[in-house]
Amino acid sequence: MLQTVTEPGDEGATQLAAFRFMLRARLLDDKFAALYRAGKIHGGVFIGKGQEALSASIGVSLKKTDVFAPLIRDAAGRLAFGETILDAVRTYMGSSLGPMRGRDGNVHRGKPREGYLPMISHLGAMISVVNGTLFARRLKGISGTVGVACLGEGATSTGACHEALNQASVEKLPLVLVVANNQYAYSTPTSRQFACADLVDRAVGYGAQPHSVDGTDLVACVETVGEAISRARNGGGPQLVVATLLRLCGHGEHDDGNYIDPKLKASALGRDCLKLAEEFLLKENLIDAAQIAVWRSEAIREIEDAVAQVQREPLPDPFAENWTALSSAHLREAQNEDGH
Ligand SMILES: Cc1ncc(C[n+]2csc(CCOP(=O)(O)OP(=O)(O)O)c2C)c(N)n1
Repeated sequence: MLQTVTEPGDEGATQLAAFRFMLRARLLDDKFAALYRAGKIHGGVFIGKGQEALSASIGVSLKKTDVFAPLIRDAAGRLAFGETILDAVRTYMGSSLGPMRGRDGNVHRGKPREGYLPMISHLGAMISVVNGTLFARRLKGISGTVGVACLGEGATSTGACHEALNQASVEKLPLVLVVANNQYAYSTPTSRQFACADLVDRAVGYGAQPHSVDGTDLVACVETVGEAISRARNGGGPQLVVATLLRLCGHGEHDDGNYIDPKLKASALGRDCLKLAEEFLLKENLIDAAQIAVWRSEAIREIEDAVAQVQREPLPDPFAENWTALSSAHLREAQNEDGH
């Protein structure tokens, strides 16, 4: 597992760490897309192309004791929060040795004991789960932790989002809601999704702190997300971060995204955050091309090794499976020796 570099004040190191997770996530997503096309993955594949800067910024800003509820486009944040490539591959390929033991696929993976919450597909549903986790910690007397819930702009239209954001604000929970406004919810454009000038304007109505950021810009994402997380950690209550960017792929790999407006693709929103981050880090002499090539080939090797290993691992056996909910104490991941 890679170590996150988060020495306070060392922006360059944090940007570099975030870039490395972005790169690893892009390569991992590319591999999942290729496996899907080869018929090696059952169910959907959902990738985060164009959203890696925002997602990695969350992962590098969180501590391992925090709570993270990523969404479908958060491979970078997941890796930065500590997920291994092997666990991601095991879940996508249905290995019974994965964290979900082959019972949940693709993006439905996590380790609740480690504050890494497996996502529920129903849009907006994860925010109240984060609220509950934060509230439970408060009742236990645990302070100083933060919970991040990720969301798309489409999900902000749900009642679940409204209720949870209102609840977090009333309870002054250390919730950071990070909305990736990637311009489309499936094929629905923002003009059919909301009528306010900017989603971030909604923060004031709830009593949450607003933050806007250019989601294509790694430096801005690291700074803004880091600031929002630190405010929540220091008692500032709920924070709403709205990042503006463009989804550079279809909704899932079954969707070619042919409805995406070519003018948006050609605009500043359509720039590839990974390319921009690489150009920036090279220009600032924070890294050289040879080191990036090493990181790239290391990640490719790790991904290929994980796929080769998982292809030899057992699939779940429906006849031998204990169908009790995975949340049951004796089936949870990272079970202690004594079963508790
Ligand atoms: C309550 C609910 N309604 C509909 C769906 C089906 N659905 C899954 S993803 C999606 C679009 C999500 O768009 P957005 O929230 O903008 O996130 P993005 O996919 O753009 O990252 C829809 C409609 C769902 N999962 N839950």
